[in-house]
Amino acid sequence: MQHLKNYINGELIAPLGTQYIDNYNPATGKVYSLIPDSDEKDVQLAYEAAAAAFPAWSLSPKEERSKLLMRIADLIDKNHEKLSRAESADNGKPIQLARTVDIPRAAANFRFYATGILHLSEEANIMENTAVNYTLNEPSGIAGCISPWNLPLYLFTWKIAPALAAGCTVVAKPSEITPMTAYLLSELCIEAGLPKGVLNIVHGYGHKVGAAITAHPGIPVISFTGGTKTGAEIARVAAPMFKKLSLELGGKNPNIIFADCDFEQMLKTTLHSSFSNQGEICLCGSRIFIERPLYEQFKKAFVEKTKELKAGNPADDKTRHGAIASKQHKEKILSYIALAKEEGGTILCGGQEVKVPGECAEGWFIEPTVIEGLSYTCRTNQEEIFGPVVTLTPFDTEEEALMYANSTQYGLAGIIWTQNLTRAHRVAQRLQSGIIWINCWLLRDLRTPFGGMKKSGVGREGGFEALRFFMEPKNVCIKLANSQ
Ligand code: TXE
Repeated sequence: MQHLKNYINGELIAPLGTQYIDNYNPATGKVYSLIPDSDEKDVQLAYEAAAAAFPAWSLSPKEERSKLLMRIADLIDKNHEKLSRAESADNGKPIQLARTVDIPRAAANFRFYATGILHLSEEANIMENTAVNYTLNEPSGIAGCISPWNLPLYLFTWKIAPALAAGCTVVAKPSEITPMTAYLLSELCIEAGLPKGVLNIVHGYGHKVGAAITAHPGIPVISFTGGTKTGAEIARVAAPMFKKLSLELGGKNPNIIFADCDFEQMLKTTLHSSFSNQGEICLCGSRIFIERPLYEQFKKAFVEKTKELKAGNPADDKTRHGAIASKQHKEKILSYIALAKEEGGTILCGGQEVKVPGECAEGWFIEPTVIEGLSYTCRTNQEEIFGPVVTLTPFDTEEEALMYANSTQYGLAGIIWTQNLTRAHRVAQRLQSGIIWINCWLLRDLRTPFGGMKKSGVGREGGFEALRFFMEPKNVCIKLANSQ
Protein backbone atom coordinates (compact mmCIF):
# COMPACT_ATOMS: atom_id res chain seq x y z
CA MET A 1 0.00 0.00 0.00
CA GLN A 2 1.47 3.37 -1.06
CA HIS A 3 2.42 5.62 1.88
CA LEU A 4 2.37 9.27 0.79
CA LYS A 5 4.89 11.57 2.40
CA ASN A 6 5.08 15.16 3.51
CA TYR A 7 7.24 17.47 1.41
CA ILE A 8 9.35 19.46 3.88
CA ASN A 9 12.64 21.26 3.33
CA GLY A 10 12.94 19.82 -0.17
CA GLU A 11 12.54 16.21 0.97
CA LEU A 12 9.73 13.63 1.02
CA ILE A 13 9.51 12.53 4.65
CA ALA A 14 7.23 10.45 6.87
CA PRO A 15 5.11 12.21 9.51
CA LEU A 16 7.00 12.60 12.79
CA GLY A 17 4.23 10.71 14.59
CA THR A 18 4.43 7.89 12.00
CA GLN A 19 0.62 7.68 11.95
CA TYR A 20 -1.30 7.41 8.66
CA ILE A 21 -4.86 8.03 7.41
CA ASP A 22 -6.71 5.79 4.96
CA ASN A 23 -7.11 7.33 1.52
CA TYR A 24 -10.10 6.05 -0.47
CA ASN A 25 -10.87 5.73 -4.15
CA PRO A 26 -14.50 6.98 -4.20
CA ALA A 27 -15.37 4.90 -7.25
CA THR A 28 -14.50 1.61 -5.52
CA GLY A 29 -15.11 2.66 -1.91
CA LYS A 30 -11.79 1.05 -1.06
CA VAL A 31 -8.61 2.29 0.62
CA TYR A 32 -5.90 2.54 -2.03
CA SER A 33 -3.18 4.55 -0.26
CA LEU A 34 -2.26 6.04 3.09
CA ILE A 35 -1.52 9.68 3.89
CA PRO A 36 0.46 11.15 6.78
CA ASP A 37 -1.64 11.90 9.84
CA SER A 38 0.55 14.92 10.56
CA ASP A 39 0.16 17.31 13.46
CA GLU A 40 1.53 20.62 14.77
CA LYS A 41 5.04 19.13 15.07
CA ASP A 42 5.14 18.47 11.33
CA VAL A 43 3.75 21.96 10.71
CA GLN A 44 6.52 23.42 12.91
CA LEU A 45 9.13 21.54 10.85
CA ALA A 46 7.58 22.91 7.66
CA TYR A 47 7.45 26.41 9.13
CA GLU A 48 11.17 26.26 10.05
CA ALA A 49 12.04 25.16 6.50
CA ALA A 50 9.91 27.93 4.99
CA ALA A 51 11.43 30.51 7.35
CA ALA A 52 14.97 29.43 6.49
CA ALA A 53 14.19 29.65 2.76
CA PHE A 54 12.36 32.99 2.93
CA PRO A 55 15.30 35.49 2.84
CA ALA A 56 16.87 34.08 -0.33
CA TRP A 57 13.54 33.36 -2.08
CA SER A 58 11.95 36.73 -1.26
CA LEU A 59 15.04 38.60 -2.48
CA SER A 60 15.50 36.45 -5.59
CA PRO A 61 15.02 38.21 -8.95
CA LYS A 62 11.41 37.70 -10.07
CA GLU A 63 12.73 36.40 -13.39
CA GLU A 64 14.32 33.49 -11.50
CA ARG A 65 11.11 32.67 -9.64
CA SER A 66 9.27 32.94 -12.95
CA LYS A 67 11.60 30.46 -14.64
CA LEU A 68 11.14 27.91 -11.84
CA LEU A 69 7.34 28.18 -11.91
CA MET A 70 7.40 27.74 -15.69
CA ARG A 71 9.52 24.62 -15.25
CA ILE A 72 6.92 23.21 -12.83
CA ALA A 73 4.17 23.99 -15.36
CA ASP A 74 6.13 22.15 -18.07
CA LEU A 75 6.51 19.14 -15.76
CA ILE A 76 2.76 19.15 -15.06
CA ASP A 77 2.17 19.07 -18.82
CA LYS A 78 4.72 16.29 -19.23
CA ASN A 79 2.93 14.26 -16.53
CA HIS A 80 -0.56 15.20 -17.71
CA GLU A 81 -1.89 11.65 -18.08
CA LYS A 82 -0.44 10.38 -14.79
CA LEU A 83 -1.80 13.40 -12.90
CA SER A 84 -5.21 13.09 -14.62
CA ARG A 85 -5.55 9.43 -13.64
CA ALA A 86 -4.43 10.21 -10.10
CA GLU A 87 -6.92 13.06 -9.79
CA SER A 88 -9.79 10.92 -11.11
CA ALA A 89 -8.95 8.00 -8.81
CA ASP A 90 -8.59 10.28 -5.78
CA ASN A 91 -11.64 12.49 -6.26
CA GLY A 92 -14.03 10.26 -8.24
CA LYS A 93 -14.32 12.77 -11.08
CA PRO A 94 -14.50 11.45 -14.67
CA ILE A 95 -11.02 11.04 -16.20
CA GLN A 96 -12.24 13.18 -19.14
CA LEU A 97 -12.83 16.09 -16.73
CA ALA A 98 -9.45 15.68 -15.04
CA ARG A 99 -7.74 15.57 -18.45
CA THR A 100 -9.54 18.60 -19.93
CA VAL A 101 -10.05 20.84 -16.88
CA ASP A 102 -8.23 20.04 -13.65
CA ILE A 103 -4.71 19.24 -14.82
CA PRO A 104 -4.40 21.74 -17.69
CA ARG A 105 -5.63 24.43 -15.32
CA ALA A 106 -2.99 23.52 -12.73
CA ALA A 107 -0.28 24.13 -15.35
CA ALA A 108 -2.06 27.32 -16.44
CA ASN A 109 -2.09 28.59 -12.85
CA PHE A 110 1.69 28.27 -12.64
CA ARG A 111 2.22 29.87 -16.07
CA PHE A 112 -0.19 32.69 -15.33
CA TYR A 113 1.63 33.75 -12.19
CA ALA A 114 5.09 32.99 -13.57
CA THR A 115 4.37 35.66 -16.18
CA GLY A 116 2.09 37.86 -14.08
CA ILE A 117 4.84 38.64 -11.60
CA LEU A 118 6.98 40.00 -14.45
CA HIS A 119 4.30 42.58 -15.28
CA LEU A 120 3.31 43.73 -11.80
CA SER A 121 4.51 47.34 -11.61
CA GLU A 122 4.92 49.63 -8.63
CA GLU A 123 3.33 53.07 -8.29
CA ALA A 124 5.03 56.44 -7.87
CA ASN A 125 3.20 59.59 -6.74
CA ILE A 126 4.87 62.97 -7.26
CA MET A 127 4.20 65.93 -4.94
CA GLU A 128 5.11 68.82 -7.25
CA ASN A 129 8.47 70.40 -6.27
CA THR A 130 8.21 68.73 -2.89
CA ALA A 131 8.62 65.01 -2.79
CA VAL A 132 8.47 61.71 -4.64
CA ASN A 133 6.50 58.77 -3.26
CA TYR A 134 7.11 55.26 -4.48
CA THR A 135 5.39 52.07 -3.38
CA LEU A 136 7.27 48.84 -2.74
CA ASN A 137 5.36 45.54 -2.97
CA GLU A 138 7.18 43.29 -0.54
CA PRO A 139 6.38 39.54 -0.08
CA SER A 140 4.38 39.12 3.14
CA GLY A 141 6.44 36.24 4.49
CA ILE A 142 5.40 32.61 4.96
CA ALA A 143 1.99 31.91 3.43
CA GLY A 144 -0.37 29.21 4.71
CA CYS A 145 -2.36 27.70 1.81
CA ILE A 146 -5.27 25.35 2.61
CA SER A 147 -7.38 23.80 -0.15
CA PRO A 148 -10.50 21.59 -0.62
CA TRP A 149 -11.21 18.23 -2.28
CA ASN A 150 -13.43 19.18 -5.21
CA LEU A 151 -10.83 20.50 -7.64
CA PRO A 152 -7.74 19.31 -5.80
CA LEU A 153 -4.69 20.26 -7.90
CA TYR A 154 -6.56 23.10 -9.69
CA LEU A 155 -7.31 24.95 -6.43
CA PHE A 156 -4.11 23.91 -4.64
CA THR A 157 -1.98 25.50 -7.38
CA TRP A 158 -4.35 28.50 -7.66
CA LYS A 159 -3.01 29.53 -4.24
CA ILE A 160 0.55 28.28 -4.34
CA ALA A 161 1.51 29.78 -7.70
CA PRO A 162 0.79 33.43 -6.79
CA ALA A 163 2.30 32.98 -3.32
CA LEU A 164 5.59 31.66 -4.74
CA ALA A 165 5.61 34.18 -7.59
CA ALA A 166 5.16 37.01 -5.08
CA GLY A 167 8.26 35.82 -3.21
CA CYS A 168 6.53 34.18 -0.26
CA THR A 169 7.54 30.74 0.94
CA VAL A 170 4.67 28.36 1.59
CA VAL A 171 3.33 25.84 4.10
CA ALA A 172 0.44 24.16 2.27
CA LYS A 173 -2.21 21.60 3.17
CA PRO A 174 -4.33 19.81 0.56
CA SER A 175 -7.58 18.15 1.63
CA GLU A 176 -7.05 14.82 3.39
CA ILE A 177 -9.79 13.48 1.09
CA THR A 178 -7.76 14.17 -2.08
CA PRO A 179 -4.02 14.33 -1.29
CA MET A 180 -2.61 12.43 -4.26
CA THR A 181 -1.94 15.11 -6.87
CA ALA A 182 -0.46 17.46 -4.27
CA TYR A 183 1.91 14.62 -3.38
CA LEU A 184 2.79 14.08 -7.05
CA LEU A 185 3.32 17.84 -7.39
CA SER A 186 5.92 17.72 -4.61
CA GLU A 187 7.87 15.16 -6.65
CA LEU A 188 7.70 17.51 -9.65
CA CYS A 189 8.92 20.43 -7.52
CA ILE A 190 11.97 18.41 -6.54
CA GLU A 191 12.55 17.54 -10.21
CA ALA A 192 12.15 21.21 -11.17
CA GLY A 193 14.86 22.17 -8.69
CA LEU A 194 12.65 24.34 -6.49
CA PRO A 195 14.99 25.40 -3.65
CA LYS A 196 14.42 23.48 -0.42
CA GLY A 197 11.92 24.99 2.01
CA VAL A 198 10.31 27.29 -0.58
CA LEU A 199 7.23 25.06 -0.79
CA ASN A 200 6.31 22.66 2.02
CA ILE A 201 3.28 20.34 1.84
CA VAL A 202 1.97 18.84 5.08
CA HIS A 203 -0.75 16.21 4.73
CA GLY A 204 -3.38 15.47 7.35
CA TYR A 205 -6.65 16.45 8.97
CA GLY A 206 -7.96 20.00 8.87
CA HIS A 207 -8.58 20.19 12.61
CA LYS A 208 -4.94 19.19 13.25
CA VAL A 209 -2.72 20.37 10.38
CA GLY A 210 -4.99 23.10 8.98
CA ALA A 211 -5.65 24.44 12.46
CA ALA A 212 -1.91 24.41 13.29
CA ILE A 213 -1.10 26.40 10.14
CA THR A 214 -3.88 28.88 10.92
CA ALA A 215 -2.71 29.35 14.52
CA HIS A 216 1.03 29.47 13.81
CA PRO A 217 2.41 32.87 14.92
CA GLY A 218 5.05 32.81 12.18
CA ILE A 219 2.55 32.48 9.31
CA PRO A 220 1.02 35.93 8.74
CA VAL A 221 -1.00 35.15 5.62
CA ILE A 222 -3.69 32.47 5.19
CA SER A 223 -5.32 31.61 1.88
CA PHE A 224 -8.21 29.19 2.34
CA THR A 225 -10.73 27.56 0.05
CA GLY A 226 -13.42 25.39 1.52
CA GLY A 227 -16.66 25.39 3.43
CA THR A 228 -18.14 28.51 4.98
CA LYS A 229 -18.20 26.91 8.44
CA THR A 230 -14.48 26.14 8.26
CA GLY A 231 -13.81 29.63 6.93
CA ALA A 232 -15.51 31.09 9.99
CA GLU A 233 -13.39 28.92 12.28
CA ILE A 234 -10.20 30.03 10.52
CA ALA A 235 -11.26 33.67 10.82
CA ARG A 236 -12.04 33.17 14.54
CA VAL A 237 -8.48 32.00 15.17
CA ALA A 238 -6.64 34.27 12.71
CA ALA A 239 -8.41 37.61 13.24
CA PRO A 240 -7.09 38.29 16.77
CA MET A 241 -3.61 37.47 15.40
CA PHE A 242 -4.12 40.17 12.73
CA LYS A 243 -3.39 37.71 9.95
CA LYS A 244 -4.21 38.57 6.34
CA LEU A 245 -7.02 36.28 5.15
CA SER A 246 -8.31 35.18 1.75
CA LEU A 247 -11.42 33.04 2.24
CA GLU A 248 -13.05 31.38 -0.79
CA LEU A 249 -16.09 29.67 0.65
CA GLY A 250 -19.38 28.07 -0.31
CA GLY A 251 -22.08 29.08 -2.78
CA LYS A 252 -25.76 28.52 -3.60
CA ASN A 253 -25.71 30.04 -7.04
CA PRO A 254 -28.76 31.20 -9.02
CA ASN A 255 -29.18 30.35 -12.70
CA ILE A 256 -31.79 32.83 -14.05
CA ILE A 257 -33.30 31.81 -17.39
CA PHE A 258 -35.46 34.34 -19.24
CA ALA A 259 -37.92 33.19 -21.91
CA ASP A 260 -36.02 35.02 -24.68
CA CYS A 261 -32.79 33.03 -24.18
CA ASP A 262 -31.00 30.99 -26.87
CA PHE A 263 -32.74 27.79 -25.75
CA GLU A 264 -30.37 25.17 -27.18
CA GLN A 265 -27.24 26.96 -25.96
CA MET A 266 -28.82 27.52 -22.55
CA LEU A 267 -29.91 23.88 -22.21
CA LYS A 268 -26.49 22.47 -23.13
CA THR A 269 -24.64 24.81 -20.77
CA THR A 270 -27.18 24.44 -17.94
CA LEU A 271 -26.56 20.69 -17.92
CA HIS A 272 -22.88 21.46 -17.24
CA SER A 273 -23.50 24.26 -14.76
CA SER A 274 -25.82 21.91 -12.85
CA PHE A 275 -23.88 18.64 -12.79
CA SER A 276 -20.24 19.12 -13.84
CA ASN A 277 -17.87 17.39 -11.38
CA GLN A 278 -21.02 15.78 -9.90
CA GLY A 279 -22.18 19.29 -8.89
CA GLU A 280 -19.14 19.56 -6.59
CA ILE A 281 -18.02 22.94 -7.89
CA CYS A 282 -18.83 25.97 -5.73
CA LEU A 283 -19.65 27.84 -8.95
CA CYS A 284 -22.41 25.42 -10.04
CA GLY A 285 -25.86 26.93 -10.59
CA SER A 286 -27.89 24.79 -8.17
CA ARG A 287 -31.03 27.03 -8.04
CA ILE A 288 -32.56 27.34 -11.48
CA PHE A 289 -35.15 30.12 -11.93
CA ILE A 290 -37.11 29.98 -15.19
CA GLU A 291 -39.41 32.67 -16.57
CA ARG A 292 -42.90 31.09 -16.45
CA PRO A 293 -43.69 31.03 -20.22
CA LEU A 294 -40.60 28.84 -20.71
CA TYR A 295 -40.98 26.71 -17.59
CA GLU A 296 -42.74 23.61 -18.94
CA GLN A 297 -40.65 23.48 -22.12
CA PHE A 298 -37.42 23.84 -20.11
CA LYS A 299 -38.51 21.30 -17.48
CA LYS A 300 -39.30 18.65 -20.10
CA ALA A 301 -36.12 19.16 -22.10
CA PHE A 302 -33.84 19.49 -19.05
CA VAL A 303 -35.20 16.39 -17.30
CA GLU A 304 -34.82 14.40 -20.53
CA LYS A 305 -31.18 15.45 -20.89
CA THR A 306 -30.48 14.85 -17.20
CA LYS A 307 -31.81 11.29 -17.43
CA GLU A 308 -29.23 10.62 -20.17
CA LEU A 309 -26.44 11.51 -17.75
CA LYS A 310 -25.53 8.11 -16.33
CA ALA A 311 -23.17 7.57 -13.38
CA GLY A 312 -20.23 5.41 -14.45
CA ASN A 313 -16.71 4.31 -13.71
CA PRO A 314 -14.67 7.56 -13.57
CA ALA A 315 -11.72 5.74 -15.17
CA ASP A 316 -13.79 5.14 -18.32
CA ASP A 317 -13.23 7.79 -21.04
CA LYS A 318 -16.94 7.88 -21.83
CA THR A 319 -18.09 8.59 -18.25
CA ARG A 320 -19.48 12.09 -17.72
CA HIS A 321 -20.89 11.58 -14.21
CA GLY A 322 -18.50 10.16 -11.64
CA ALA A 323 -18.42 9.24 -7.96
CA ILE A 324 -19.05 11.51 -4.96
CA ALA A 325 -15.72 12.39 -3.31
CA SER A 326 -16.37 10.85 0.10
CA LYS A 327 -18.83 8.53 1.82
CA GLN A 328 -19.64 11.27 4.32
CA HIS A 329 -20.39 13.75 1.54
CA LYS A 330 -22.57 11.20 -0.26
CA GLU A 331 -24.64 10.79 2.94
CA LYS A 332 -24.89 14.60 3.25
CA ILE A 333 -26.25 14.93 -0.30
CA LEU A 334 -28.75 12.08 0.22
CA SER A 335 -29.92 13.75 3.44
CA TYR A 336 -30.69 16.93 1.47
CA ILE A 337 -32.67 14.95 -1.11
CA ALA A 338 -34.70 13.47 1.76
CA LEU A 339 -35.13 16.98 3.22
CA ALA A 340 -36.36 18.27 -0.16
CA LYS A 341 -39.12 15.67 -0.14
CA GLU A 342 -40.09 16.61 3.44
CA GLU A 343 -40.22 20.27 2.38
CA GLY A 344 -42.73 19.44 -0.36
CA GLY A 345 -40.44 19.02 -3.35
CA THR A 346 -41.19 16.70 -6.26
CA ILE A 347 -38.26 14.65 -7.56
CA LEU A 348 -38.53 14.95 -11.35
CA CYS A 349 -35.57 12.61 -11.95
CA GLY A 350 -32.72 11.02 -9.98
CA GLY A 351 -32.80 11.23 -6.21
CA GLN A 352 -31.23 7.83 -5.61
CA GLU A 353 -27.88 6.34 -4.83
CA VAL A 354 -26.58 4.43 -7.89
CA LYS A 355 -24.99 1.01 -7.99
CA VAL A 356 -22.39 0.97 -10.77
CA PRO A 357 -21.67 -2.69 -11.70
CA GLY A 358 -18.21 -4.30 -11.70
CA GLU A 359 -15.23 -2.86 -9.82
CA CYS A 360 -17.29 0.18 -8.76
CA ALA A 361 -20.04 -1.86 -7.06
CA GLU A 362 -18.95 -0.53 -3.64
CA GLY A 363 -18.41 3.03 -4.92
CA TRP A 364 -20.24 6.22 -3.90
CA PHE A 365 -22.55 7.37 -6.70
CA ILE A 366 -25.69 9.55 -6.78
CA GLU A 367 -27.93 10.11 -9.80
CA PRO A 368 -28.18 13.67 -11.14
CA THR A 369 -31.30 14.97 -9.40
CA VAL A 370 -33.86 17.61 -10.42
CA ILE A 371 -36.46 18.84 -7.93
CA GLU A 372 -39.42 21.22 -8.38
CA GLY A 373 -42.20 22.60 -6.21
CA LEU A 374 -40.12 24.00 -3.35
CA SER A 375 -40.43 27.47 -1.83
CA TYR A 376 -37.43 29.70 -2.41
CA THR A 377 -37.04 30.10 1.36
CA CYS A 378 -36.88 26.40 2.29
CA ARG A 379 -33.61 24.89 3.55
CA THR A 380 -33.08 22.93 0.34
CA ASN A 381 -33.05 26.26 -1.52
CA GLN A 382 -31.06 28.17 1.09
CA GLU A 383 -28.30 25.76 2.15
CA GLU A 384 -25.34 24.57 0.10
CA ILE A 385 -25.69 20.91 -0.91
CA PHE A 386 -22.57 20.77 -3.12
CA GLY A 387 -23.70 17.76 -5.13
CA PRO A 388 -25.68 16.70 -8.25
CA VAL A 389 -28.91 18.29 -7.02
CA VAL A 390 -30.70 21.28 -8.59
CA THR A 391 -34.11 22.85 -7.98
CA LEU A 392 -36.45 24.46 -10.54
CA THR A 393 -38.56 27.51 -9.65
CA PRO A 394 -40.70 29.58 -12.09
CA PHE A 395 -40.79 33.39 -11.89
CA ASP A 396 -42.99 36.06 -13.49
CA THR A 397 -41.00 39.26 -13.16
CA GLU A 398 -37.36 40.35 -13.09
CA GLU A 399 -37.92 41.74 -9.58
CA GLU A 400 -39.17 38.36 -8.39
CA ALA A 401 -36.21 36.53 -9.95
CA LEU A 402 -33.76 38.91 -8.28
CA MET A 403 -35.53 38.58 -4.93
CA TYR A 404 -35.30 34.78 -5.11
CA ALA A 405 -31.67 34.86 -6.34
CA ASN A 406 -30.47 37.28 -3.64
CA SER A 407 -32.37 35.57 -0.81
CA THR A 408 -29.53 33.34 0.47
CA GLN A 409 -26.56 34.06 2.76
CA TYR A 410 -24.24 33.31 -0.14
CA GLY A 411 -23.03 35.54 -2.97
CA LEU A 412 -20.46 33.66 -5.02
CA ALA A 413 -21.59 33.19 -8.65
CA GLY A 414 -24.67 33.84 -10.79
CA ILE A 415 -25.75 32.90 -14.31
CA ILE A 416 -28.13 34.91 -16.51
CA TRP A 417 -29.69 33.68 -19.79
CA THR A 418 -31.31 36.34 -21.99
CA GLN A 419 -30.76 37.87 -25.40
CA ASN A 420 -31.89 41.28 -24.15
CA LEU A 421 -28.47 42.56 -23.14
CA THR A 422 -29.82 45.74 -21.55
CA ARG A 423 -31.72 43.48 -19.19
CA ALA A 424 -28.67 41.24 -18.75
CA HIS A 425 -26.52 44.17 -17.61
CA ARG A 426 -29.29 45.48 -15.36
CA VAL A 427 -29.80 42.11 -13.66
CA ALA A 428 -26.04 41.54 -13.36
CA GLN A 429 -25.66 44.81 -11.50
CA ARG A 430 -28.37 43.83 -9.04
CA LEU A 431 -27.29 40.23 -8.44
CA GLN A 432 -25.45 39.84 -5.11
CA SER A 433 -22.67 37.66 -6.53
CA GLY A 434 -18.95 38.20 -7.04
CA ILE A 435 -18.80 36.32 -10.34
CA ILE A 436 -21.52 36.57 -13.02
CA TRP A 437 -21.80 34.78 -16.34
CA ILE A 438 -24.22 35.99 -19.04
CA ASN A 439 -25.15 33.37 -21.68
CA CYS A 440 -22.23 31.16 -20.60
CA TRP A 441 -20.74 29.40 -17.55
CA LEU A 442 -17.24 28.81 -16.22
CA LEU A 443 -15.67 30.87 -18.99
CA ARG A 444 -12.56 31.89 -17.06
CA ASP A 445 -10.08 34.73 -17.67
CA LEU A 446 -7.49 34.32 -14.91
CA ARG A 447 -6.92 38.10 -14.82
CA THR A 448 -10.39 38.68 -13.41
CA PRO A 449 -11.15 39.03 -9.67
CA PHE A 450 -12.41 35.66 -8.38
CA GLY A 451 -14.49 35.31 -5.24
CA GLY A 452 -17.75 36.02 -3.50
CA MET A 453 -19.59 38.29 -1.11
CA LYS A 454 -21.72 37.68 1.96
CA LYS A 455 -20.90 34.21 3.36
CA SER A 456 -19.16 33.14 0.15
CA GLY A 457 -15.91 34.63 1.27
CA VAL A 458 -13.54 37.48 1.95
CA GLY A 459 -11.18 38.91 -0.64
CA ARG A 460 -10.54 37.96 -4.24
CA GLU A 461 -8.17 35.56 -5.96
CA GLY A 462 -7.06 35.85 -9.58
CA GLY A 463 -5.02 38.35 -11.55
CA PHE A 464 -2.93 40.92 -9.71
CA GLU A 465 -5.39 40.68 -6.77
CA ALA A 466 -3.80 37.36 -5.79
CA LEU A 467 -0.24 38.64 -6.18
CA ARG A 468 -1.01 41.71 -4.09
CA PHE A 469 -2.67 39.51 -1.46
CA PHE A 470 0.69 37.83 -0.85
CA MET A 471 2.50 41.19 -0.70
CA GLU A 472 2.66 44.16 1.66
CA PRO A 473 2.64 47.58 -0.05
CA LYS A 474 5.12 50.02 1.55
CA ASN A 475 5.13 53.69 0.61
CA VAL A 476 8.45 55.55 0.63
CA CYS A 477 8.34 59.35 0.47
CA ILE A 478 11.53 61.25 -0.43
CA LYS A 479 11.72 65.03 0.02
CA LEU A 480 13.21 66.74 -3.09
CA ALA A 481 16.54 68.34 -2.27
CA ASN A 482 15.66 71.84 -3.57
CA SER A 483 12.17 71.86 -2.05
CA GLN A 484 11.19 74.37 0.72
O1 TXE B 1 -14.37 22.06 2.82
P1 TXE B 1 -13.67 21.99 4.25
P2 TXE B 1 -14.50 20.86 1.85
C1 TXE B 1 -16.44 25.07 -0.77
C2 TXE B 1 -17.61 24.29 -1.31
C3 TXE B 1 -17.92 23.41 -0.10
C4 TXE B 1 -16.60 23.09 0.46
C5 TXE B 1 -16.14 21.77 0.00
O2 TXE B 1 -18.62 25.14 -1.72
O3 TXE B 1 -18.68 24.16 0.80
O4 TXE B 1 -15.69 24.10 0.03
O5 TXE B 1 -14.82 21.57 0.42
C6 TXE B 1 -9.28 22.02 5.85
N1 TXE B 1 -8.66 24.79 10.17
N2 TXE B 1 -15.62 25.52 -1.87
O6 TXE B 1 -15.63 20.03 2.34
O7 TXE B 1 -14.08 20.91 5.12
C7 TXE B 1 -9.62 20.69 5.24
O8 TXE B 1 -8.74 19.70 5.72
C8 TXE B 1 -7.96 24.81 9.01
C9 TXE B 1 -15.60 26.93 -2.17
O9 TXE B 1 -13.16 20.22 1.72
O10 TXE B 1 -13.85 23.36 4.72
C10 TXE B 1 -9.44 20.97 3.76
O11 TXE B 1 -8.08 20.90 3.41
N3 TXE B 1 -8.23 24.00 7.95
C11 TXE B 1 -14.53 27.32 -3.15
C12 TXE B 1 -9.93 22.41 3.63
O12 TXE B 1 -9.88 22.95 4.95
C13 TXE B 1 -9.29 23.17 8.06
C14 TXE B 1 -14.25 26.30 -4.22
C15 TXE B 1 -11.36 22.52 3.14
O13 TXE B 1 -12.12 21.67 3.92
C16 TXE B 1 -10.07 23.10 9.23
C17 TXE B 1 -14.24 24.95 -3.70
C18 TXE B 1 -9.72 23.97 10.31
N4 TXE B 1 -10.40 23.98 11.45
C19 TXE B 1 -14.95 24.57 -2.59
N5 TXE B 1 -11.06 22.16 9.03
C20 TXE B 1 -14.64 28.69 -3.79
N6 TXE B 1 -15.49 29.58 -3.30
O14 TXE B 1 -13.90 28.93 -4.70
C21 TXE B 1 -10.89 21.68 7.78
N7 TXE B 1 -9.83 22.26 7.18
